[in-house]
Amino acid sequence: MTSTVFITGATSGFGEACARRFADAGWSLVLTGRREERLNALCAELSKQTKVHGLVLDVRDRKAMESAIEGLPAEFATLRALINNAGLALGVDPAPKCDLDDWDTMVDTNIKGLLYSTRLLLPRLIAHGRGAGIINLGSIAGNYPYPGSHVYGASKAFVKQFSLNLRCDLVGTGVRVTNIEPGLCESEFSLVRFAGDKERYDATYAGAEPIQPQDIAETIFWVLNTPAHININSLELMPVSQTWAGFSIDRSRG
Ligand code: NDP
Ligand code: 8X3
Repeated sequence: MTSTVFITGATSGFGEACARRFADAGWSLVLTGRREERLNALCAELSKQTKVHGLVLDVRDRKAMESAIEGLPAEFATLRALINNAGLALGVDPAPKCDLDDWDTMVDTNIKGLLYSTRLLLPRLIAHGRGAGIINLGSIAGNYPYPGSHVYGASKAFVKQFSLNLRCDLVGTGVRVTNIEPGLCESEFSLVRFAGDKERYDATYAGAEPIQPQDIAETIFWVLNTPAHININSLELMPVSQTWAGFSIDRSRG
């Protein structure tokens, strides 16, 4: 039986790279994203290789998610994998300077959107059973604090704990859950974070040899193809160039 993967946020970065990687391996694809033109172009390209179903969707829109998933064509109905990838960070300003709307957007996308796709697709993953898997895109930001990470990092800490808790509830179903926790990766992520500022985007990656979306896709492909009796609980990746900074100390008092 052909395996099918449902990928949220396939119009760029990790999601697009995963779509290409799984298409190369002959998996059927359900691809989602808000940017219709990009999604259509990717679906048209990959449909030369494999079966593809595109859904123009905002993961924050629960009703739209419900009806799109309910209406999935029968040939895409049983899923072997869900890659909960759609997500974003907005800004790196310190908390007191942040816009509450940006915080809402991160919570609604990174937390609530991921919950909608997970809950709505669980029955289809359970129907597949042994060998199925959910890949959540966490982040090192969910593991370690850094200035300006506030809600973004907290949303990824939610994803980390939700992944662990989900595993407990899926015992006996054969469905696996993995939290992928990347560090610095080159993608439109930083363009979104810096509101389209190309100079800050370039400066983020300059000289750092960041992880590439293809590296993440290869990692996810490997995780989903480990033997069915193994669950990779979490996997944290950083470029070799990235390590931890020391604690910060305010010395303005002496
Ligand atoms: P990109 O910005 O390249 O891709 C993000 C994808 O998410 C796009 O396809 C975008 O599609 C989609 N998306 C964003 N908001 C929504 C929404 N409301 N509804 C549907 N789709 C949405 O970033 P990356 O590929 O780098 O990031 C993918 C994931 O990996 C994110 O969850 C991110 O937090 C996480 N991550 C990224 C790291 C990095 O350094 N790049 C490191 C660690 C984790 P569209 O705009 O068309 O909707
Ligand atoms: C993205 C990685 O370090 O910019 O999740 O938070 S980081």
